[in-house]
Amino acid sequence: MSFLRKSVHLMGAVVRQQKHLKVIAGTISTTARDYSSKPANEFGNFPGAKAPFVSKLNLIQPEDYAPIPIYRVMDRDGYIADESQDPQLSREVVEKMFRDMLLLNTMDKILYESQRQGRISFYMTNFGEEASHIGSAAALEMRDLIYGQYREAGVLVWRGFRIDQFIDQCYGNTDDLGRGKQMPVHYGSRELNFVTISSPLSTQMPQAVGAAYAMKLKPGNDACVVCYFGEGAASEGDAHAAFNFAATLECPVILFCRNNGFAISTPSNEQYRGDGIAGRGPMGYGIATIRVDGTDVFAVYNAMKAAREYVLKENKPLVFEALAYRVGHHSTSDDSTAYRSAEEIEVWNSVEHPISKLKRYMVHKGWFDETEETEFIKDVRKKVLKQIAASEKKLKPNWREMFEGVYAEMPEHLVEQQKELERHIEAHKDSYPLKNFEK
Ligand SMILES: Cc1ncc(C[n+]2csc(CCOP(=O)(O)OP(=O)(O)O)c2C)c(N)n1
Ligand SMILES: [Mg+2]
Repeated sequence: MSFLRKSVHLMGAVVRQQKHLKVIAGTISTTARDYSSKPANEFGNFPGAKAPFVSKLNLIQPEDYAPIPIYRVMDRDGYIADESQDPQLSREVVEKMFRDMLLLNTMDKILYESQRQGRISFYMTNFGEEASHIGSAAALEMRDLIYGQYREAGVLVWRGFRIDQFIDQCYGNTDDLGRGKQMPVHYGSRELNFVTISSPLSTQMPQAVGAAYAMKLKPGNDACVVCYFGEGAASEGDAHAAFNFAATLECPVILFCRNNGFAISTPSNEQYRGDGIAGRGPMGYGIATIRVDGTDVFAVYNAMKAAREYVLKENKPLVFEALAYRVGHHSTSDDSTAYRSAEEIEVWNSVEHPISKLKRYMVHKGWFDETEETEFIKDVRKKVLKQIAASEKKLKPNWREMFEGVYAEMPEHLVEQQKELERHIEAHKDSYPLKNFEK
């Protein structure tokens, strides 16, 4: 069986299992196929919903539904339980996955420290979620358009965003593609089909759905949109708008939830009471859904391949929930030991860590070389440190530019504000580090 057929088979199995779960209190099966076989008088044909009538009152409890199962390929020891699910990736691809995960992890450690030293203003790490990024990005095509939240730097690593581009952005210097207009880690790259990240949560979600709708209208479309968001962001109103528009307009978008258990200090059990974000997909919004172990790079990869094929073939959305754990603090403005135990973090940072799992898989395959790993990390460290020194020295863009880049022609009120700032800076030249800015 080809890999894709296997994956579709997998999705079918999940959907079938779901249908069984929908039998409530052993009475009524709610599958669409069953409806058509019922006589008309036993069947409610309302415009808002079509379902069988029953004479027994059912108060449906959340517990009546079993949770959506978590698709996993590799266990924590790096063994593949069902060989038919091994994506059979070449050594070259697996090594790229491993190196990209290591690069991200190493760069994160140094940039996090550089913020603590006051070199950059802010930083967010990706620890514990490396497999969700790399596994999903590897299953996509470059023409697929990405909308990120802020904790998906690995997707950019996979696509070829360079160390100097990451670090120049964090320094907001003249080589930053965003020209210093954003906080650190708010990357964007037109070349890599990655829409610039914005800080207000969930704004990317309706935008992504709109972009997918536009793609669908293009004749011969062969690209999809992937929208990454956190389980916390899924509580925003914009998330509902996105899910519902995606479902009703049938847009080829993968709504990729990184469920890492926390929204800053709010744990997911204070965020929702349903079955995660996957639980909202099939019944809540009528959207096909996949739930995977986000610490297993192969599970994410297989599921994402199947998801991409589904959204393009059916021209419909798909909810993708990758379960993982945010190993690092939320950002440099957070100390997560104030709301969770060091022991809990340690489990996810060792045996459950996605990099350790992939490493064990490579060991079994005879593809792992400890010296090579050490050398690779050393080399990345050297490159990152060298780049920090270089990025630090570069000038910031001309401060006048902060008013530019939104409108093709600057509106009157912005022209006025720019002039006002010019007068202000002229009057207080000595109070500003003007030598650090382009003239
Ligand atoms: C509209 C809005 N509200 C609040 C915030 C502050 N904020 C930034 S990140 C965050 C938590 C988001 O958690 P989640 O979506 O789970 O992503 P994670 O940080 O876990 O990756 C909050 C509340 C914001 N940026 N925008
Ligand atoms: Mg979260």
